[in-house]
Amino acid sequence: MAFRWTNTLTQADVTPKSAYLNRRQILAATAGLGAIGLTGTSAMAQDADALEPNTLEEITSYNNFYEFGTGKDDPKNNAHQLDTADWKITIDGMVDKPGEYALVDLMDGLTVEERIYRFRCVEAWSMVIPWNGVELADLLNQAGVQTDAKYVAFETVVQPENMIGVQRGVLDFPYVEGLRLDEAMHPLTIMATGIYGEPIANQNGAPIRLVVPWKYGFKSIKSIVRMTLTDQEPPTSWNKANASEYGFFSNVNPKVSHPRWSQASERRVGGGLFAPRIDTLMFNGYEEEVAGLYEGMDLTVKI
Ligand SMILES: Nc1nc2c(c(=O)[nH]1)N[C@H]1C(S)=C(S)[C@@H](COP(=O)(O)O)O[C@H]1N2
Ligand SMILES: [Mo]
Repeated sequence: MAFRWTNTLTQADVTPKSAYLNRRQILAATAGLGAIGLTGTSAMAQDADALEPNTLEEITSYNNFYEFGTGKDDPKNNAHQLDTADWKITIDGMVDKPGEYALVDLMDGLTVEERIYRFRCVEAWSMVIPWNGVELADLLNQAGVQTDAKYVAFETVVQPENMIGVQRGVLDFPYVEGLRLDEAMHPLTIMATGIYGEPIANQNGAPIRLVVPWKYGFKSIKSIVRMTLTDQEPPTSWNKANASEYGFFSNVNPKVSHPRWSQASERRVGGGLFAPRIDTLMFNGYEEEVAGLYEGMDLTVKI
């Protein structure tokens, strides 16, 4: 089940350690030669960087989680304050069995899989992350999704006493997000509870967060306490904060620039000072799987 996706990165795709070390040595050796040397190795370096999962250290120390501050290392420094004990998720709206579910009960009987996905922030940095999680469809089906539901609205926990970013009001909290129901039910869409086989770190959205690999990272809402099935397009935090820059869909698209920067390329976190930028892929590399969801839509208008 875990590796059905032709486009999903697996351990088998990962560059063998020896080749990786060689590349590091080559890059180190050529760094002193200046720009010409670097150009010579860029194609090879790009291939290796595109497929290699980031380290747990990188994944847990360079984060966006505005409830804990706006700096990239603020979540790592502050998210130990998040209280994840006895986590409950309310599932309500257009479902047969609305209510407040204990996370342990929701997960009961579901298979946690590993999914190695590209992860692309709208700020044009990226990582490759080996998530552990369950398909969102399986979680939602526990509550019985009704046939007239068209969207899922998601909400992050608010613990003002524990969240410095909430105290400072850096965004309008709770952080909220939304997906169309077909996006939510797509088998690539997961709820992650782990990374590298370990429980997901608080700064990554413990104990459970959304991962939608073909969309910009801000859609992948963290530390979820509510999911509401609805027939109205839900409000989303970044659209509320700046509607001219952030739309509802937010599909990764190298051809549609952010108003203030290009989305054609990205910086892979951990690549080092001299690593070349890598080309951004349509739908973040998941075009084959998800393009059908947007057939007939003008993706330059429906951003
Ligand atoms: N609740 C909440 N979820 C959030 C965010 C946030 O600030 N608050 N930031 C988003 C953004 S912009 C990104 S890029 C990813 C970052 O996930 P990571 O820190 O696990 O890499 O989380 C997303 N989910
Ligand atoms: Mo982001």
